[in-house]
Amino acid sequence: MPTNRTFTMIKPDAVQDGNSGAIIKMIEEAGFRIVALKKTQLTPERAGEFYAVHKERPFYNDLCKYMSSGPIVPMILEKDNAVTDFRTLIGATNPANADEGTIRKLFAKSIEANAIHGSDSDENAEIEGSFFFAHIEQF
Ligand code: IDP
Repeated sequence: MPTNRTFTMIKPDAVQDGNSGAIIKMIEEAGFRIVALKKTQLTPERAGEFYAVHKERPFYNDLCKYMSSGPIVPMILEKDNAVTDFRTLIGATNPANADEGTIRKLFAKSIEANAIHGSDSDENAEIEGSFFFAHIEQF
């Protein structure tokens, strides 16, 4: 599989606040090509499946509730060094620790409602992209 792709989703807080367009603009201006994009909504069960790695964490139930609370905008993105460069563009998990100019610094409300997801490895980018998009949609 290509190693120049990552997966992201604009989370319910940012979609609800009308920030999807501004965030997508930042992503494209940072040099990422949109491979796949849609607007959808997770059920709590699907959110739980997506975040299964966190199921022993104290914030897991709240996270599933929040992630299924409204529409999200999942995307597959392409760029050299996509996973690392995208993590830099979005900033730290907790917006209080995010660098100036990052998407989370600009748009996140809290450590939970932090506006956007970014895969943390090439392997997870592939798994997460295929969680939302069929193979024929990834071009
Ligand atoms: P990441 O999204 O920056 O990779 P992870 O540690 O993988 O961060 O956590 C996944 C998501 O779970 C975060 O983006 C955030 O929405 C939520 N989260 C992480 N840590 C906490 C916490 O301490 N309290 C509440 N929610 C959290």
